[in-house]
Amino acid sequence: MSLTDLRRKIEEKSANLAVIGLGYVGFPVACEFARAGFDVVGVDLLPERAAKINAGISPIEGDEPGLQELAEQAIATGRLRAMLDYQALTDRDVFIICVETPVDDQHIPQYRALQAALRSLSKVMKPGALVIVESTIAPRTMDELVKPLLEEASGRKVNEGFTLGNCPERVMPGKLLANIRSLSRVVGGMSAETAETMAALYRHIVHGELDLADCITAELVKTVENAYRDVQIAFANEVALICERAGGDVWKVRELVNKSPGRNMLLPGAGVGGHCIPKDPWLLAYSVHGDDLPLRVIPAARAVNSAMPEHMAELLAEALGSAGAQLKGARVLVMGYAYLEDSDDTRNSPSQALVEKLIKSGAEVVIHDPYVEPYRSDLLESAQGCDAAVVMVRHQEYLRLNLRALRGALRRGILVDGRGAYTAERAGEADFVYRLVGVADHRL
Ligand code: SAJ
Repeated sequence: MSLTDLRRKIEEKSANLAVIGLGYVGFPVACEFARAGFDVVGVDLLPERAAKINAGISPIEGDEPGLQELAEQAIATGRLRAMLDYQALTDRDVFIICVETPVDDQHIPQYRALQAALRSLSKVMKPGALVIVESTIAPRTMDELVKPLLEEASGRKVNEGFTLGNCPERVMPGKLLANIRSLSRVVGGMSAETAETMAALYRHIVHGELDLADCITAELVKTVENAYRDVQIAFANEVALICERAGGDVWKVRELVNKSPGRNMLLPGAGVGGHCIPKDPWLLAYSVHGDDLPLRVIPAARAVNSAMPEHMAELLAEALGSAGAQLKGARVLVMGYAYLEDSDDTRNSPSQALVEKLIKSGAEVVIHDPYVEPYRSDLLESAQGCDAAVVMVRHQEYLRLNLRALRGALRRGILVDGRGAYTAERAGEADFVYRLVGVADHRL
């Protein structure tokens, strides 16, 4: 099959697709292409996940508007089916790879899932198939790992026996379908014709702009956009630390700084969690790990953001000290375990780091989170007998909280605020010893 043939089949929707990896990236994509009228086979490692999908049930946790209905429709029309192996993929025109690409604790990318998927699909891939990697990868990975692995495992050459591209996703938990449909995407091809063919495919589900590029550009854009956000947040956090010592209030400083044209200082806080911001800077850095280019800004930003949970423990220890107590033996309520407000996603949550630090310091920890299963208790009940509360996530429930009721439940009135959830006035009226990240004591 030539690229021209494939392009025609895509445009008339007779091309058939395989989506490898049916998680929060792959499953919505598979459903969207099924809804657009394509025949889609999904492949996943987990039998229970494949069974759930074939029963018309979305396997994605959390509130994802429209996804469950889409799952039912995709299965009911027969356009989507989930499988556990690649045997049925010999007729597939397009393979879309959406497997995890984590980094280890040395910040080295772990491509086992990606390599396994590439090897397996190489064995069944028909001549002329198009392979698209959506997973986030370090720049240069398409050229130095994906292309050679496919060529070696299939015995064919790229742009001759198959075509290849990279189309990074911009999904966000809670808005999976909205983002796929509305956000622009970089469509990186190993050839210009491949990028155009990929765009013809994605145009069926993406209403945002499709920016044609080569693969290195697509890899760089994805990792840079998240590394950029990490650096922006780290700047806000470092200014918060300066304000605490210099006698300022970072929240006021940020508001006035952002009145200056072209400034957009982000929010300081208790740390940076999630599935992509803590990881993608390391993928970007890895792209030059073999070169003589010592990176300073990107690793430093990671260090600043990763240290914020520890800083919350320092603020707490100081507040306890002012009440004649210490972390050792204190009973501490950690408010919020998800990494993001009004989410149940706990991946890389700063709260995990804080809890470990508090336990290591000899404190007893009570965790509350209205969205995260094991911690969905009644907040005031959880607060009973605690010496202090630390706000780690701006869940709506906390913003609406009656602070006097919280004060009444606590043994000592210590409140450490890592997200600007409250103000010194509100906390003072409820008779709290209050510490807000980024604000010097005397201003509270
Ligand atoms: N955070 C701050 N200060 C800020 C913004 C975020 O401390 O000003 C913290 C959050 O509390 C959280 C972490 O950083 O712990 C990440 O928050 P996020 O708002 O970046 O949310 P994510 O992790 O879901 O990031 C996603 C990314 N989207 C994709 O990768 C497709 C990111 O590129 C988006 O910019 C971000 O959503 C967004 O704009 O919401």
